Amino acid sequence: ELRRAVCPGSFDPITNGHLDIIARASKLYDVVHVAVMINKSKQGLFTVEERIELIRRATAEYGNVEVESFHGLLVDFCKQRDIPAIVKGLRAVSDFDYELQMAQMNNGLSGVETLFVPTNPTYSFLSSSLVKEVAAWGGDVAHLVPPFVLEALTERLRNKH
Ligand code: COD
Repeated sequence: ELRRAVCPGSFDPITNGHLDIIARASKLYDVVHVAVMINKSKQGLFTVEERIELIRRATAEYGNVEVESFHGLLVDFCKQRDIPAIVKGLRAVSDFDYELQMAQMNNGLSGVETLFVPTNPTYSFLSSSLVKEVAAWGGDVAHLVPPFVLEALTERLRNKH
């Protein structure tokens, strides 16, 4: 029986911070599912299909990562695929309150466990929204995302303005 975990998120777009967590999870589990959770009330910079494509490219080298989108509750994604564990990165205490609430809610709903991995300090300040904001104003984010994500960002922001 394969041991599975899920790394869920919006990934709009994927950053080196996300990748650090996914890479570490991929060493601990046989299969890591990356779930791009669809939030209809949040308009992203990238479509869900674009995000999936960027994540697939970024995680191809790990060899045991499966990427898909999901519309619904994370616990239902887990139930449908027999996934007992959610792996999340914790950046700072500011993440903790909300992550703890979600972990407790998800455990109460279905018994799924959440495991927290401390963020690599290199990326403790990093989020998709800050990357988008800095890139939109012409700041350099080349060290924070994979090269093809940087390309996609530059292209998307150029067309937007
Ligand atoms: N370093 C380490 N980890 C990081 C970093 C970083 N720099 N940046 C992000 N992460 C990790 C965090 O663990 C984060 O949780 C995850 O990556 C995803 O980050 P984002 O920003 O892409 O995604 P979020 O925070 O918008 O994701 C929230 C979810 C989509 C996971 C959540 O809303 C959810 O589960 N939604 C589904 C509906 C549902 O089940 N709701 C009930 C929840 S109780």
